[in-house]
Amino acid sequence: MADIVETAARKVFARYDLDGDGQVTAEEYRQVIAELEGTEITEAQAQELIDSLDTDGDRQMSFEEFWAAMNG
Ligand SMILES: [Ca+2]
Ligand SMILES: [Ca+2]
Repeated sequence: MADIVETAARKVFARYDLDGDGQVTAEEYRQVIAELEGTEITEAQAQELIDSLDTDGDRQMSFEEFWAAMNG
């Protein structure tokens, strides 16, 4: 069951990871939000959100960080 949830989460993550390198940058996040939600945010706002989920300090969001955020 957990595997199904994780597979779904990986699909969501992949939508944000535009270049498929396994990390979501602020720029990728900003582009996806604009495309999916039609909401324009600044790169600074996108970076702020990424930073709030970033636990290893590389200023990008890995799947592990995304997954941890999803799991509260
Ligand atoms: Ca990427
Ligand atoms: Ca990170």
